[in-house]
Amino acid sequence: MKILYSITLALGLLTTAAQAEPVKAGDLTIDTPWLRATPNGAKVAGGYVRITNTGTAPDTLTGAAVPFAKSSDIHSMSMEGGVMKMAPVSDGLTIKPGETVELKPGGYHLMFEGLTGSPKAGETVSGTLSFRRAGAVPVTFSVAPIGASAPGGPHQHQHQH
Ligand SMILES: [Cu+2]
Repeated sequence: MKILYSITLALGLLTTAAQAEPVKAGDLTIDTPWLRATPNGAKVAGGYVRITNTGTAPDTLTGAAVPFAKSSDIHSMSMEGGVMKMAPVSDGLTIKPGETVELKPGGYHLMFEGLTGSPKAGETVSGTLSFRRAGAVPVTFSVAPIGASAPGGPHQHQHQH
């Protein structure tokens, strides 16, 4: 029964990934993974996602991977003496049972490093999130414009002035 359930989840994941619907991985719901586009030559890119733990045991986000970055870290952001500081979260980001953790600009974020390409706004990027319990979970990041503070809606607005 448990195995069947997992297979159903895996199949569901394959069909929903392209539609940017929340991805279920075991007890985790992974909602709206997105990246910020980077200018050519940028060394790092920020990644964001909302993760909800509907289970009874904590899980920990330990890393992420995308094809255009050699490595990644999880960073926290905080104000210290009026200056925004980023610091690696060394032991991963724990999502307690019943909790939602949101990685977003100005807070926790994925920091992709050693970029070998630059994602462009409007693209989607296939990547992986790694969890201690749920394992490696394939996700599709949507790419928002450079400096965007939110992923934007499912449709593109055309602004004409
Ligand atoms: Cu960072």
